Amino acid sequence: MSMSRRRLLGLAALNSAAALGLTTITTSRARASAPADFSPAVVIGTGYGAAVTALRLGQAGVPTLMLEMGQLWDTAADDGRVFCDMLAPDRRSMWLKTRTQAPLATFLWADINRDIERYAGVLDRVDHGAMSVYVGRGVGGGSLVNGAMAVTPKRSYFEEILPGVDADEMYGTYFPRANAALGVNNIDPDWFETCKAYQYARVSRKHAHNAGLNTTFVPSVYDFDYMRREEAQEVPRSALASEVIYGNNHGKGSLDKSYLPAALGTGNVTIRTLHEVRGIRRQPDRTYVLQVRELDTAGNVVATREIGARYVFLGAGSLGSTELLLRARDTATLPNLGAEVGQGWGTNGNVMLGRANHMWDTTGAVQSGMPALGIDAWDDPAHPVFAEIAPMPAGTELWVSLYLAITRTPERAHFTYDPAADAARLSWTADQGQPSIEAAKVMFDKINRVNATVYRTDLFGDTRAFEDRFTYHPLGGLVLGEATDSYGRVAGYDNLYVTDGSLIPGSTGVNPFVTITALAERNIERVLAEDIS
Ligand code: FAE
Repeated sequence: MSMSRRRLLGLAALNSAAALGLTTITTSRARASAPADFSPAVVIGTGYGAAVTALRLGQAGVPTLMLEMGQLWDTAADDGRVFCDMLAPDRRSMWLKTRTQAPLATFLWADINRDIERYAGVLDRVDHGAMSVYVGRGVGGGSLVNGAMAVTPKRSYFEEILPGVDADEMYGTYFPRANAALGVNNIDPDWFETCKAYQYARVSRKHAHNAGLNTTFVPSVYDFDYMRREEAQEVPRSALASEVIYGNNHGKGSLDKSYLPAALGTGNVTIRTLHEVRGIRRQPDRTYVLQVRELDTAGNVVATREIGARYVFLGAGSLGSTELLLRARDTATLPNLGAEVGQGWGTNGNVMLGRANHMWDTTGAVQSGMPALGIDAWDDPAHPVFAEIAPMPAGTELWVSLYLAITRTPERAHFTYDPAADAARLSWTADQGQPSIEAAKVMFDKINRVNATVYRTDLFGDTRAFEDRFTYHPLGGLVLGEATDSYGRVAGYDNLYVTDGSLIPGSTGVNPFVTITALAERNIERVLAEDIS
């Protein structure tokens, strides 16, 4: 069967599971061969690393079960939409919260968050004291909520952060493979110049160029042809209708449109939703047993069960996978795990900030929720910064330029296991954001000076200009070559693997999902060749 026909089969399985409200998503072939509580391979999570791994296992004929704590996002609610937008968030917006927790908390110091019904929504914010981490919850993980920016890191920096990985192979084979499978596309530069919804990006570009800085287009998994038709009013709007961070109803090539239907289409992959893995232990026969909680959409535990597996792949994201192994080490269900588990975590140097523009520099009432441009000063020897020009899609003119800066910072944190809470705790302290703020400040002080503009100090709940208390890019905790070997095999245990952002030591210098995807492609190829019979 051809790849595209398999993918269609997988899409059909996703659609029919959603329509029937099922928590098990599978094609009939996989259903026939899957015993309920044992699977030769289990993949925890359905984000980037997990999706790559499941597809390649499925293609190799390995029956594979994916366990995802979030929901399948494929069924329209009463308003006819799967996801809600940023301007009118409802219970679909956030994971088991009673109030939204938008990263941009205030405007003119007025709280823009709203009360919502507690529900298994799509965006989670996990608070770890001085650091809050935003993550996606659902079939597709972060791909459901993210800004779709698909950036391949600079080779010199990649070589620096992961010196044990063959960069020739990555840039020759695995980055191209990842970009192709993710469906990465580029904006037509001529259209960019005319598209009203990118006025905000053009204004920021002008200000950056006035300061002598370079800008660069950012590849995306949002379909720019679809966006062009949105602008022409030919199709329902998504990026142009303030849809970002709480999901996109159209246009975005999230993993449930790319890797995951392809994986299901192999006939060997099954996804169970609202299944949260809590524990891992090893049996005398060297197979693994996972403790799993089944949740309802209000977050109640409706059942607990054990699922056995011969091969276990951790793809629960930097926070999720690290917590699982920390708990397993410190409660002695996997006592041979080493001291490297929980180390090397970073924020990718994230800092958010806004600038106030002059009256004549309008940024537009309709702003594309999907960024297309970045300010690239990564080669600055003293203060490397890659700043994405972010939208503020409020539906009205605000004269604000917003940015998410990725900075190069030496600051790292580690996780410890808190037995009382049965949870991981992050050691990050408030002062650790300072090097990132300083780097961003150098870039944006210069932009402000040259353009006679100022920072906005009303956006982050108090009067700060730089928001360094959250990250969209959690990385590390189970670093490649430290907590694992150089292919993600967990040190101390065979047949146990890490596939996600926890492998990357705290920084990629760009938005991370292409790196996570490419690394997972590289690792699973080796594991399939050497470990799986
Ligand atoms: P991830 O995608 O986080 O997937 C982990 C999955 O595992 C999730 O579905 C979880 O629900 C699930 N899970 C966790 N714990 C468990 C458990 N115990 N049992 C069962 N399931 C579990 O992992 N990156 C870019 O490159 N470009 C962007 O434009 C961009 N924008 C972003 C915007 C926002 C608002 C956010 C939050 C992130 C953004 N990111 C962006 C980051 C990107 O989405 C993130 O690096 C990847 O999603 C991480 O991929 P992983 O495979 O590590």
